[in-house]
Amino acid sequence: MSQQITVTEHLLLHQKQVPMATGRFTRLFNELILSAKIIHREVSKAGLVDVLGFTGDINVQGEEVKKLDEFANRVLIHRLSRCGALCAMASEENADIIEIPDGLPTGDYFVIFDPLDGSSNIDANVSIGTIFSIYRRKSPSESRLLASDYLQKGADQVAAGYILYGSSCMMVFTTGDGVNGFTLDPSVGEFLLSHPNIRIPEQGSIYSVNEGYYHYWDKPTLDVLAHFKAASMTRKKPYSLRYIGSLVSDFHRNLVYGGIFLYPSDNRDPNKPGGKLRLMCEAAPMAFIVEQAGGLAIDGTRRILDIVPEHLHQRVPLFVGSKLDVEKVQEIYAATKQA
Ligand code: AFP
Repeated sequence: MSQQITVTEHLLLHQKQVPMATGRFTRLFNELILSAKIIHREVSKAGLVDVLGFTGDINVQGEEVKKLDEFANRVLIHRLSRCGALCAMASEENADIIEIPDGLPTGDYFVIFDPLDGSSNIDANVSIGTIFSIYRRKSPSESRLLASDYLQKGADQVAAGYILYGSSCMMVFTTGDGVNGFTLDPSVGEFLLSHPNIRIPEQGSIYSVNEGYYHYWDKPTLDVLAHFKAASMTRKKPYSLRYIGSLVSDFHRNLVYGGIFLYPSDNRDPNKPGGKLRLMCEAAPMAFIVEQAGGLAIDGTRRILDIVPEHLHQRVPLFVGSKLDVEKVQEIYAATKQA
């Protein structure tokens, strides 16, 4: 019965096929799982105890920090520091690399995470998520960590995934061998395999975008939107618009039903020409997952997984989802460039 397989069992089964595997990766995952359970426990208490609202701080992105954001960040940093598998980590909430404290064992993996994505929705009880992305350092373990060890293109990810704190709590991830989803069974306290080998439909019927920014978009982007809103000979009705404003939720729905999530660049803020989403802790992990599920992710013209980050908090436009829908976006942008 596939439902009875835990994440650890799943990893161990696959690890057997990797002769170099030392078990450290599984330890890293175990700490991610424990962090997810702790964060889930707090998220589900929101409203009952004083975990809602702002801390009063401003994070590296210039956004107000929510209490649950800060809590999730602390849990992940604390737990992951102790797994013995990491050379360093980074968080959406911290400006710089987070080093492993002296005296704790280290390893060759680097993790970057967004502790609680979609947190502006917390107070309204909307589903939010944790996103993680794992790389292996390139320089030798004993040498000083270089920027090239963590500023790697998404295609070099060893694993990526998210935890969705929704109507149930789910962990969806890939280690480059397909995508699997595990649902937390509260009666046993374990994430159990519930969605083996997830495949995104080749074409969807949903588009997800913040259309409030319509007047800030350029002509090619308006053409892209016009495509999804139009009925055509091949598709008798327009796509449905579904937008939560919480990437993990929007992405997960489209992964299951088929569709496309769009966060194009806009001219709202000259300091953010690449849109809002972060390449390393949002776009690249989602791109790895979607490609492993048969979909695509681009920034309009380039494959997200081919982009080498210049810094940890780089932003990038994102079009991610069903293969044919993303190809259509690419075709429209390419046509406008040529014209
Ligand atoms: P918050 O974590 O501040 O809620 O931002 C969430 C997010 O990064 C991503 O999850 C959403 O897809 C996107 O922002 C929504 O942005 P808009 O509010 O600009 O549509």
